[in-house]
Amino acid sequence: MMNKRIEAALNDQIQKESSSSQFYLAMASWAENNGLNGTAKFMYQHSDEERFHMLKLIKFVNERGGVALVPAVPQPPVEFDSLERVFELLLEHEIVVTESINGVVDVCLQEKDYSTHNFMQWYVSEQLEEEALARGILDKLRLIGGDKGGLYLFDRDLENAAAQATAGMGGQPA
Ligand code: OFO
Repeated sequence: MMNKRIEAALNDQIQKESSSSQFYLAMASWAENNGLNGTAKFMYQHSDEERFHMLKLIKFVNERGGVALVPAVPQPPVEFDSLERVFELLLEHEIVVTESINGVVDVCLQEKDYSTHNFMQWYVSEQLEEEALARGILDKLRLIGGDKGGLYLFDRDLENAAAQATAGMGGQPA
């Protein structure tokens, strides 16, 4: 049987990864409808990665004698004010997810559950990468400002980044 506090913390994290996946899917769809095809590809891929984060947790909980709860997902936004706003929201969201992951790690230490603690380290380093990526993208966007040519190149860069991540499987473990 899995420790009940650990099970609850992991189920809460499953919910967060699932809502991240839906949130980025909404961003992908918005970008696609606004002629930002590179951004859309990047966001569709990011949404898939979050779904993978959720699945990895579901399997872990079930394999360790807990019961994973498949969460209901709230409706994400349909409209976004601007591309810059999209990436601000992404960064804000990732910061919340990082705090939540740190919270799970904390519960692991309190409950002396070192194997779940070890499992969660993959998420800890993934969050470092994701926050750094979102910050880097936001910096670029702020530099570009309203320049249309710059925006075109930015969108193309994201398309290339998405293609490269697909080729290298974007940090997803086997
Ligand atoms: Fe980007 O959050 Fe998952 O872990």
